Amino acid sequence: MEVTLLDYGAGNVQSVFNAIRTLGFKVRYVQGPEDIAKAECIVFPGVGAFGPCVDALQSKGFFAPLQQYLKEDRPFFGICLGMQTLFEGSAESPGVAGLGVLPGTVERFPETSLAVPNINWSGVAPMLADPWPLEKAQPRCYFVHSYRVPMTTAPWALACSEYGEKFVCAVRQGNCVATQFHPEKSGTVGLRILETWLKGRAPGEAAPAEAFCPEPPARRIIACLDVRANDAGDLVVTKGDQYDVREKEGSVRNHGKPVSLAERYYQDGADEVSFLNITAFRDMVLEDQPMLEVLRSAAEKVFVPLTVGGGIRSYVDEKGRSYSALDVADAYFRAGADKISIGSDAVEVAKAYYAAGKKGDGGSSIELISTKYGRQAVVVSVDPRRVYVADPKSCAHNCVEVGLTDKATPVGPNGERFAWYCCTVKGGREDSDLDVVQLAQAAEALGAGELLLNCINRDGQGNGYELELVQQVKSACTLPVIASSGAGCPEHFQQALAVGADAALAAGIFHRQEVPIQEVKSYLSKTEIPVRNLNA
Ligand code: 1PR
Repeated sequence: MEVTLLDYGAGNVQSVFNAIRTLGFKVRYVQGPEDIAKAECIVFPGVGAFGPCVDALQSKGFFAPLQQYLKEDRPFFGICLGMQTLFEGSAESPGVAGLGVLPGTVERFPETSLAVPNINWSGVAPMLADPWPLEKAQPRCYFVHSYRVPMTTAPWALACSEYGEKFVCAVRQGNCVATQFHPEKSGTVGLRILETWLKGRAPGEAAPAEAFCPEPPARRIIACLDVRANDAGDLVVTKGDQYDVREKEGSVRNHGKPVSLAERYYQDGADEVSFLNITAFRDMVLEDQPMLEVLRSAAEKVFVPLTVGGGIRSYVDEKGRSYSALDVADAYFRAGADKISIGSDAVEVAKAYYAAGKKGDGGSSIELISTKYGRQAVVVSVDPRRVYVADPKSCAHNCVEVGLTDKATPVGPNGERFAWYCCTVKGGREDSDLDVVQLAQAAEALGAGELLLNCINRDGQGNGYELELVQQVKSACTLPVIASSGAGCPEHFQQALAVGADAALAAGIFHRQEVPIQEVKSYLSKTEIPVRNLNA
């Protein structure tokens, strides 16, 4: 069977393509409206915002043929926004009509203390006695979304999940199946769902299941690969101490090849893998073909979310050609990234936001990329350095009291008990006058979907995360926060998650094989922090 992939420019198209091809099926892209009418089966991977997605379907001439295809009850699998567009509309884009195959509108998660977007591996509980193509005891899958289909027991509601409240996370009506979660990024569990659907069978009757209690969202454990060229010009995974990645004698530390390590971490149960191209701030990223090749190869083998950062900004090449940050992000998404992460440029963008009286101009990297690919695809990577302060009242920045949550945190060189976190750029080489709270709030206002919270003081030290920093940022914004820098043992992950981090990332201890990912997860399970079970 040949699968027709509806590519309207969404960020996860490459990931869906890779997943289907890995399962042994042929895939072709929709080139024009006539391909929809001819398709044997259609997969519609959607991410981003509802309105721009419908606009893209309309302007490419796909909307009416797709409606007709669905009316004829031919095989269809929608993913994420590909599920939401089946409804009549969405609160995300009032007045924009969806495909209208299913009744009702998609709503935003209500304002609660929960971080939005919901970026989690969450339980999926079938609501129908015959849950095809899901499993009766369906393990957790990967979700990333800010809008959801309100809970209902309508006969098309196939499964529900929970994030503060229950919501519908999979639908089935005749031969039309769709999921809010991303099967292409849900590891072997997700591949199994896609394979079951691709092999096809007539769905059973829509008799309700007995009970549906989804497992709670799992906290994510992320493996990070700092990548750069060594002195011989080969791309290697490196790892610094407080951002210094060179051995004493001067060579760049080498922990191995990026693709093999990414694959190893996927097999070991990492819930996400991040690549940071750490010297990209001085390169012309679009000419960095080896890095794009790394991403392409990794995306063919790693079926959990891949984030890539480094050099996402506008620049002018040697021939005087201009490239926007969106051009760079486009190349990363086409190579298989699911999210991009912006470091140095986010600081510049935030500075401009405050200079303009807390307004964006629509043309910044954060705004351009989140408008096209959706907020959930934009991570802001923060590289803060601790600056000690004797008296927070005499400091213009947002301060914390150090040593409150982590007794090992040293007080300042002159006995200072307070600090603010200065956002640096170019891999910690330059300071800015922006503190982390200012950066987090500007990033949230401009459309970022998540924060990667590093800490230069902690990086590579193995003495735990900077807990004060995590607490401060969590209380200043509603974005999901990934704690990073300083993990040395499983207990450190627990501490970061206990003070509110939504996910915890580590590099050195995984590269040096000091602590396996599964050991971290076993420890967290024992402390009743839910984690994704690899063997589910
Ligand atoms: O500024 O948009 O070009 O992005 C550059 C990216 O590269 C940023 O995300 C920045 O954090 C990262 N980066 C730049 N220089 C370095 C360096 O190490 N010299 N790495 C660097 C940042 C921090 C984490 C590290 C954690 C966990 N490294 O990536 O993996 O601290 O480490 P640990 O568990 O071993 O403590 P732009």
